[in-house]
Amino acid sequence: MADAAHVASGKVRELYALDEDRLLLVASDRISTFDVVLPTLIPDKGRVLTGLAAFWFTRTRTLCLNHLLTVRPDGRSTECRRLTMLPIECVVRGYLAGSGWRDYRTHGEVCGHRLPAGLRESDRLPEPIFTPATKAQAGHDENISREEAAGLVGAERLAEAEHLSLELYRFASDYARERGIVIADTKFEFGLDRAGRLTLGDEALTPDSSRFWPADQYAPGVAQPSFDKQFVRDYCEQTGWDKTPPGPELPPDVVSGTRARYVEAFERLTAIAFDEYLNDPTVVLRG
Ligand code: PZK
Repeated sequence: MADAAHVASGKVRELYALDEDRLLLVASDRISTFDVVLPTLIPDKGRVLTGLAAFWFTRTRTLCLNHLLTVRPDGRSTECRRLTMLPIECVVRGYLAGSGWRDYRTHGEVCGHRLPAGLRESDRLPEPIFTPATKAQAGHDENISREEAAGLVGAERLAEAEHLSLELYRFASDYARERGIVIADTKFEFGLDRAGRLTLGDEALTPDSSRFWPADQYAPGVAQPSFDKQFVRDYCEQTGWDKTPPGPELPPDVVSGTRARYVEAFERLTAIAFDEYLNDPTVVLRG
């Protein structure tokens, strides 16, 4: 780590170069809500996300190549193969939420997918849809049409990324649903390896890259509670904060309740005790 060059910073993660072919992705315990990073950390949040992503990469190896090499003993650092990333985000939606719901309400369609009339907020879609987006430097990613996406990566690459994204979403959402978690939508980032093969990168199928909803509370017609961040959102709303930086400090009960939800998501999905992961993060790599 000490000799790794810093490559990029995300809102809650850092990326370092290990050598020509390998990067180190480090997930912090920072949390964002309403697009603002809060001043309070959620202990082990970065470890939960790192462990969950590594678990999914291991479970989906037969569906799709991925960048995972290993997880370090700290449980928050992923050694990965360096890719040439595609300039699009591959979003799959199984339910109508966020910008998908907004686009449906205003246009009756989402990224060119004609949808049945009369759908409500949070309704399950007849089948999952692929809704690519651009990677905005700052602010919000913008949904784009298949044609615009094809212009950015080529029609063949796009078709391949769409196919893999839908396969990954179907596998993971079916699996999570059996364990009480609805994955309403998710974002994948693909790149090309040295051989030019399409490869899944970044962090995938975590609550930071997806909308996780508690399945036992699912009730369409309104916005659904977030599996992981609901305590944080409720607290922030309750303070009257105007959602511009800086965000409020979180009280200890909100921190501990939120940490417990992240750990619960990890344990439900992996069926591995989080303490076991802390003791030896490679437990998630055993397929
Ligand atoms: C890569 N990001 C996003 C993540 C940040 C930025 N395997 C890879 N190869 C090449 N590039 C990337 C990856 C991955 N993953 C990912 N940007 C580039 C990102 C975390 C922190 F600052």
